[in-house]
Amino acid sequence: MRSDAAIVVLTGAGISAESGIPTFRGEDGLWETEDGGAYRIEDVCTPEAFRRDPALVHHFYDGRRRALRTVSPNPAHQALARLDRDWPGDLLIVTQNVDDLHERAGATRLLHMHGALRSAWCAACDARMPWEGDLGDAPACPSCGAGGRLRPDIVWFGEMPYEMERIEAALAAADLFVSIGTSGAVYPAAGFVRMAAACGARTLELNLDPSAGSAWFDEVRSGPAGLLVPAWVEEVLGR
Ligand code: BJW
Repeated sequence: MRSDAAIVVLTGAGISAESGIPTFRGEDGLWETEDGGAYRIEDVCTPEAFRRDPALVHHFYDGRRRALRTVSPNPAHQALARLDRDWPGDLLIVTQNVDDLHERAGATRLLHMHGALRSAWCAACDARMPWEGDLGDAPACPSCGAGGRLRPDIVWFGEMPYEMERIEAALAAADLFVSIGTSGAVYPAAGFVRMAAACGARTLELNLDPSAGSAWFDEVRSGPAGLLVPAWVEEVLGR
């Protein structure tokens, strides 16, 4: 690959699984399934759910925010941070994850399309702010003082993901699109492989199992991200 090639990397919950953060779907997933996940999607990941039962939704996100303190980036996050540091061409890492393991590994050419656990959003004044503690105890907004109006800064079903224009521009200019640890079940991210391919990019999937979108990729590698991603980054940087 040319050293000025433009790369877009999409990551999902699978890249953080080996750090101990549960994925959404499948065995040990966060969502209620036949495997015994803890929550139903429609109870925690929609604006309607938040209006109906804010305490339940805050409980879900407060627990996940607290759990972030107990986990660390794994070799897959570290390999992408190395790619970010050493790749001379354009690179954009688009993560669907709301954890902060990419930035803790050192990645900077990164955006969070589904928001971030360590951020709060005030429904009264529209301010977004870094947030470390719980939101379930209805703290006042530090920006406008309104009580009980802060919500997790998370993109729920039916809401527009962040920075779509920037993502679409990067996909249109990409020479290589790589999808890591995502089931391909949630749009618009699930459509990125087709957008990138239509604009001429080569496409590669790195995932534990075949995903719902595997058929759209030029190449599919199956296995844990902690092994596949460092090996792929070595290949790219070794050229
Ligand atoms: C490993 C591994 C290891 C495990 N190594 N791999 C009908 C058709 C099409 C679209 C729609 C439709 N009806 C409704 C929609 C739209 C809707 C949607 O997609 N619904 C689907 C259910 C069909 N989408 C939306 O509403 C989005 N907004 C939107 O579309 O706005 C309009 C718009 C219009 C035009 C342009 C743009 C936008 C918003 C979606 C918001 C998603 N939010 C969530 C929850 C909030 C974040 C949070 O709480 O964390 O985001 S849902 C949840 O799923 C979360 C994730 O980011 C997202 C994706 O999940 P992910 O990452 O793929 O995880 P899993 O668990 O599904 O998969 C893990 C994978 O890893 C598996 O494949 C494993 O095998 C693998 N794996 N261990 C490597 N060690």
